[in-house]
Amino acid sequence: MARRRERGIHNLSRAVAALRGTGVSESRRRLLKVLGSAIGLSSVAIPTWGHRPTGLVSTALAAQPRPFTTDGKEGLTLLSDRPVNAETPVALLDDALTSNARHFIRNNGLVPERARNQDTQGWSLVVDGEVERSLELTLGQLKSRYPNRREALVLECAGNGRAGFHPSASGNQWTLGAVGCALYTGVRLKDVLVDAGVKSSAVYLAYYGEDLHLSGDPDTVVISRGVSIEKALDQQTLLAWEMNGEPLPAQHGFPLRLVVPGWPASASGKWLRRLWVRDRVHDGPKMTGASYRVPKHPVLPGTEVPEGDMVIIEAMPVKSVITHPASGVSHTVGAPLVLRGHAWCGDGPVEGMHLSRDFGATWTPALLAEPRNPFAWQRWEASVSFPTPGHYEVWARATDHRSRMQPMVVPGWNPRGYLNNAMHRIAVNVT
Ligand SMILES: Nc1nc2c(c(=O)[nH]1)N[C@H]1C(S)=C(S)[C@@H](COP(=O)(O)O)O[C@H]1N2
Ligand SMILES: [Mo]
Repeated sequence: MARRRERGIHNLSRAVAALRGTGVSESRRRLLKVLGSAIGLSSVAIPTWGHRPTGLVSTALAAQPRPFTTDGKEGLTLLSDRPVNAETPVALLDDALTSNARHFIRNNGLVPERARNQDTQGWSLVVDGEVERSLELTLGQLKSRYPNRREALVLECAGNGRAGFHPSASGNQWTLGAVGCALYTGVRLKDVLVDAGVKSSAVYLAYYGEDLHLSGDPDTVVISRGVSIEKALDQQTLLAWEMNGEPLPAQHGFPLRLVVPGWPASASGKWLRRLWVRDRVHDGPKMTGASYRVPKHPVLPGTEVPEGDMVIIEAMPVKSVITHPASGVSHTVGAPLVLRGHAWCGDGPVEGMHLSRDFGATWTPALLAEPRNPFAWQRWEASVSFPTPGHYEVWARATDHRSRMQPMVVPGWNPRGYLNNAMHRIAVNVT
């Protein structure tokens, strides 16, 4: 069966963005009509806000996201409807744990029927490859054979912040909200792998899920990624069946998913059916080419990077968000403004959090909490006052356990727009 490229309303909005300012309203109308019917849309809000520059533009000019509602979701911004991709407006990430209703969704294919029906009939997980004994486990066996764990873990899409790159990279134009920290219940992947008897030849852990390819072909794998055997054996790498105390929602991988905190969330396979321990780095769909890979040295933005210069993304960089107040807040001169948010890092704790209210000239420390468990995000809080009326920005900067800081501007360009951990800034109107 012919492979079809992903398409959804993000393609439509990109086309609209490309046409904006050309003044050719007739061709624009025609294109909209053609694209609209091609993807089966009639009256969907087009999220063109994602295409405005975010890097060096005053945050007061940031556009308003348009919310959408779908099964069990609240207040998310839809970037694509086929496959479903939706991010969380950053002010809705203010809670210590991200609720199921607010957690972002990143699908590469279609949610499997089993997940939509919450049906575990005939489901099992196979563990095979470089192991002494292959396992085939039901959900009941998985729950009863290994110690159960409950951990708050950050999942962040490697493309979170993609909208900030110029020239722009294809794919979902995530701004800040392709990240969440939910409470997962499951078992350590390590306990299952030890039970199977990992051989010394094991190098990589690959996953296969049962989501359906957009082409509808049941034999085409949507995505099959994984992690090094070292990361697979990490204490915080889980096989989870519950998210915030409820069975995994359909969109998030029912009945079982990997949760590999710290690494691109694309490593956290959903709707799992098979874990394959390999004797080499995995080469499944979305492991090769420019997918989840970046140049091993900085490149001129927009250039083509030879395949051999691309390396797989492992730990995600240090990052933080301001979850309260929302950008554009009005505030009284001289009075303390309470700010808070979260900070996280892909390979260890965040150790410092600083704020600037004068466009980066001076910085003051914020209070930074310890993580609830390793790889949970860390709450930060601060109170800032403003000396005069006027238009201010607050910038937030996290520093990790190896003294690495978030950059002020968009970091190294890469073909697919990954790893943008530039500081988050909000506008404050002081009167
Ligand atoms: N089987 C499967 N697993 C998957 C995906 C997918 O499309 N299919 N998407 C991956 C990507 S790219 C991300 S960012 C996370 C998103 O998880 P979430 O939708 O629960 O937020 O799931 C990952 N696991
Ligand atoms: Mo992702």
